[in-house]
Amino acid sequence: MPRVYEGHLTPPKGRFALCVARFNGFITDELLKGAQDALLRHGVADDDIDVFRVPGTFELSGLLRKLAESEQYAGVVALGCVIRGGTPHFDYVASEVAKGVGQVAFSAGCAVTFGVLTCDTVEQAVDRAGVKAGNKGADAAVACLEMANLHARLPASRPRSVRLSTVPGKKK
Ligand code: INI
Repeated sequence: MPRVYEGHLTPPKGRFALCVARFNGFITDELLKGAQDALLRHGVADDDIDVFRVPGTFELSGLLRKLAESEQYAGVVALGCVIRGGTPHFDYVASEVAKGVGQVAFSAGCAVTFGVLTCDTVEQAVDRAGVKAGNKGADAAVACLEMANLHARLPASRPRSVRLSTVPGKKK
């Protein structure tokens, strides 16, 4: 039988950081509420949640990197909202944040998830911030919890020679 590794929705040891952009605050406040509520409902203690506010979505990935590197967190969540306007600004901010958060996720030792809305209209953003299409802040928080839990159950890394000759998680 294959060994299946999958995160559970129970909090591992450690703290969670919710990083939220103030730009489009009428939407990002709802994403933050959704994320906080989701963590609390899954058993994360109030005291284990830190909220960090930044001016706009563009600033999220730099902060995320610092928090991930601090080794103080089991998981970090990016929350922001970019809405298309009449100029190409949307494309720059949206693509930079996706790339930036992706890069942090790739190298971080903790769980990193993406709760950034990239919408054509205000209505689309409202729908994804707790109206018709759920709350993407809550979804990102739950994904972060699952990934943090999975990180905590991964087989410990060992030297390659040992890894290749043993079953993960079993003592030789
Ligand atoms: N920031 C957002 O979070 N959402 C947007 O829609 C947005 N637009 O479209 O301009 C936005 N711009 C600000 C940007 O994130 C930075 O804060 C700013 O450029 C300063 O670095």
